[in-house]
Amino acid sequence: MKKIALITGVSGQDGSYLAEFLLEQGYEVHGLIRRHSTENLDRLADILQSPYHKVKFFLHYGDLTDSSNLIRLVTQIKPTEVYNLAAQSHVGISFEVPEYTAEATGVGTLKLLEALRLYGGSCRFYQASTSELFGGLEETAPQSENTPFYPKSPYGVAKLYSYWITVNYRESYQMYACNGILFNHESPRRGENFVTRKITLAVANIMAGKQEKLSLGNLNAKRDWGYARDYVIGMWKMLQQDKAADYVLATGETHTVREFVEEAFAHVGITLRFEGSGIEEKAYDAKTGRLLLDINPEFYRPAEVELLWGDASKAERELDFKREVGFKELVAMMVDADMKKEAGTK
Ligand code: NAP
Ligand code: F7E
Repeated sequence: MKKIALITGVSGQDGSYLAEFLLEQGYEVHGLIRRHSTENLDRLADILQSPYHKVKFFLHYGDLTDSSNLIRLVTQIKPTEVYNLAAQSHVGISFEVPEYTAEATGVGTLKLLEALRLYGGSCRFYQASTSELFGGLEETAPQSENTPFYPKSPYGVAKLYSYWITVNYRESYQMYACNGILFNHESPRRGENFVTRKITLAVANIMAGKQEKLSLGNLNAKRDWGYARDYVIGMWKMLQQDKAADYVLATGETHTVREFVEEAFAHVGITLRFEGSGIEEKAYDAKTGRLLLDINPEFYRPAEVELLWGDASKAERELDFKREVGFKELVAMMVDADMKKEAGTK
């Protein structure tokens, strides 16, 4: 049977890696993109310049908030697998745009599932669920498929709706529908306002003399950071099983934001000396005394998820889920990519 994938959020970090991976597996890949006043398809540049473009890879305008568009696309494309990666995915910004986040990140999933149900073909469905569902209660860590949910942001609450509507469509209509409960995963393609990329970009800019210092919010938050490309393979594996189920993907390691900053600067030969605490905390170059990091409360969130630490043993056992890239390698990869980009702009 011809394998035809539809990816919503194809222009995002995960969507671009997943599209590349599925094309390598021989899929015909269709991606949903939104109209922007300036095109934002940078992450898809390699595919768009490859022989796949318009032969095996197709882009369609649409939006998760537009159900008639979704019905039309699903009926036209006749996908065998749908990966719902589209979302207003920034936790901090979800406090600024809670209603839109609910519409796109929450109800958008229902609109897509309804489009698939009305279409009636036998199509497998992946929902991009998240460790933000857990809310990071210390006593529940490490978090697995059995850990209770307690979302702490409009984003988390919207994703909770998507999680349960996916389970509900699986149980009500016997759809093959899975939730991938993914812990943070990063890459050189990570959006620039997520903390890891903000840090690695700042390191590159500071080294190039284009930025004075880095300003962050909560340095104590702990995250389980993996590599995005490893995780999209996990997504695909979830749709290749005999029976649909929900899986956690994580590294099983957790690090503070402070550790990520230390590691990123260490990679370019700078040892940081931290002083003070709370909003008074600062970090200096231990050799020169230059101020490199301070705290700006603007980046604090009204409610914070303090600890994410995942247990992916079910995925390791049932999907043979593997991580090729560890924490130090991930930081090094992201810093190197930003340094290289920076050098290319001179
Ligand atoms: P991302 O880089 O922010 O990409 C989000 C994508 O969704 C972009 O392509 C964006 O399009 C699209 N989008 C946003 N609103 C839309 C709408 N209303 N209609 C159609 N498309 C829309 O996110 P990511 O890091 O790749 O994450 C992929 C998915 O996994 C998201 O659902 C995210 O919430 C979830 N997730 C991510 C992580 C992680 O650590 N990365 C962990 C767990 C779950 P534009 O390019 O037009 O903005
Ligand atoms: O924040 C802290 C911030 O925005 C990580 C999304 O992909 O993963 C991501 O959500 C931590 C938080 O990611 C800054 O308070 C400190 O504790 O990189 P982030 P996130 O909120 O964990 C989950 C799994 C998803 O599902 C989401 O889609 O870092 N932090 N200072 C900061 N965060 C940001 N963004 N900017 C700062 O200046």
